[in-house]
Amino acid sequence: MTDTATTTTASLNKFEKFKAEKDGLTVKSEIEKFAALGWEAMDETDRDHRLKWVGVFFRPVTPGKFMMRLRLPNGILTSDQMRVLAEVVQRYGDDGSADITTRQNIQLRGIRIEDLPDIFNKFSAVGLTSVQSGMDNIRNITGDPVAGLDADELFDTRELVQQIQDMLTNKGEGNAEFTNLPRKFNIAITGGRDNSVHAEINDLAFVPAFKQGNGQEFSQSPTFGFNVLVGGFFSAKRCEAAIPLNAWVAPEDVVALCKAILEVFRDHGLRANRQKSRLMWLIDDWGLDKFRLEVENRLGKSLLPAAPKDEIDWEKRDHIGVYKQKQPELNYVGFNIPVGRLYAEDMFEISRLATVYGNSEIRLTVEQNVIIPNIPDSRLATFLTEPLLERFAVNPGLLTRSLVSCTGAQFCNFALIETKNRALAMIQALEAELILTRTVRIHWTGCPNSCGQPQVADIGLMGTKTRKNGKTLEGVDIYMGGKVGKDAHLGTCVTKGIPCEDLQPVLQDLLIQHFGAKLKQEALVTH
Ligand code: SRM
Ligand code: SF4
Repeated sequence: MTDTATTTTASLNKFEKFKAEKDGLTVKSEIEKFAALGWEAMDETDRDHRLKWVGVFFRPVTPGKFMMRLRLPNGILTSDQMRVLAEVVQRYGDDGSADITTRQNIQLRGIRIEDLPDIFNKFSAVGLTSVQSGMDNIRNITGDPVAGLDADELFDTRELVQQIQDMLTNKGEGNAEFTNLPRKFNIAITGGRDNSVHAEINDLAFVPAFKQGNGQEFSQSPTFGFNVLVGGFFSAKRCEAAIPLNAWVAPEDVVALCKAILEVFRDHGLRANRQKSRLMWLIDDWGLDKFRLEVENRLGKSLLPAAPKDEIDWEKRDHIGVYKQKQPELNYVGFNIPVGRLYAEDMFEISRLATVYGNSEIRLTVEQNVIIPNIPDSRLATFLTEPLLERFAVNPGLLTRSLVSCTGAQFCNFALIETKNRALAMIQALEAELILTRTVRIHWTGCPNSCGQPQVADIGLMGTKTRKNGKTLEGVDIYMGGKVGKDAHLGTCVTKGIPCEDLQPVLQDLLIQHFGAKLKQEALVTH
């Protein structure tokens, strides 16, 4: 009997109750009914919560205009898929837009419930799915954005990420085995040297590591596989970097290990208090040794101990710019999508560029940017003259280049502040005032849920409410010290409650004091 089964229905919290009453995935077969009913007549729990099991999010900020969150394994999509997403967004005119997310994914906005049957048909025609992308499900699985292109990679993550997604979602159709987890769950897998996926902030992450003596007695040379990290997460209550499970797995065992860990989490994860339900709370409760043992029991075999070191030994790359691929005469080009915001015409254009210049493939990064791979040397110069790259720069300013922002108050009802527009305006003002010599990664997040990951940033800004002259204003808590790539660790809060209206000079000071920036005015005087 599982821990869940021993809990009485009466003691369940609201979320556990409605999940027990009706599995979220059930709404998949009710989409036509909902479309006919309209959003106002729908059962509220179906509308506000269960629809998230098919990736449809009711937005209290824009009632009637839903958000749709896709699943794009490893952040890769085809130009046909991008065109379909553009067509969906185009239908909603001024209200339609899309965002590239901090999990290498896309969300569409302005969606009306009556269009869902049509949208789902369009999705399935091009192999897109949005299933199990919200609420107590496994989020988009991230992988190296340059997998298969990077001459220095140790492992191409694409196939493995797809296999994990196929197992967890029954090839995108929905898998009731994993639709009632205690809470959300994040998985990342990296085969490169620079930890491009922020392994340390996932509930489960696989990082490259070579093992001497991989259990096969006669194995001479080190074998490639992954060290396993568990329990990383951010929440309003607590933020933790993932810890080593002391396990090493060969690539062919990764899918089975994901399944085993998720089964342990599903059946034993803590469900009473949603603020204490992420995987790390179970690990705390049991201790790592018991957790590891339970995982082995599910797996049906012992886990090998971790390799003594992993292969993450590079600083993190942002992939903005033009780069040679491992395939001769081919290049990938990364361009900056300011705060990840796209409109239909941008999406059509990205789709066209990938078809005309590349091999119809488009990739996304966790920094909310786009990569078009497989551009031949002979086409590169012409590609770089494309008008779209004037707005989505290949060589953007040193602050713009690394700017990340969560959705914020424009669409998210948790938000304590407006983020995306403010972040962009402030970065542009700072770039106009300062001479910068290095990139500085500034991340904005509208509330303590930390979707914009301020804890991984050089400067992280977390929305809050603050008081000034007797008035309540939008403000930020400032985080610093986040380190990504090799030796990644989380930043911490250094200043609380700066009103947004006073933030620009504060950021200017931080950039001068800590990141070598100079005022343009001063530089003029000294010369
Ligand atoms: Fe998030 C909830 C947006 C990445 C931690 N997140 C939400 C909701 C669904 C809240 C809501 O219903 O309004 C936001 C939807 C707003 C909207 O309309 O867009 C939302 N989260 C996002 C996105 C779109 C931010 C972005 O602009 O990129 C990201 C979507 C990723 C995806 O494609 O699936 C997003 N969220 C994250 C991350 C970053 C990551 O995964 O690397 C985190 C921190 C890491 C983590 O989860 O451990 C994150 N989101 C949360 C939390 C806090 C979770 C917790 O355990 O307490 C919530 C609130 C919740 O789940 O109760 C939340
Ligand atoms: Fe919304 Fe807060 Fe997440 Fe930003 S951090 S998207 S405001 S829940």
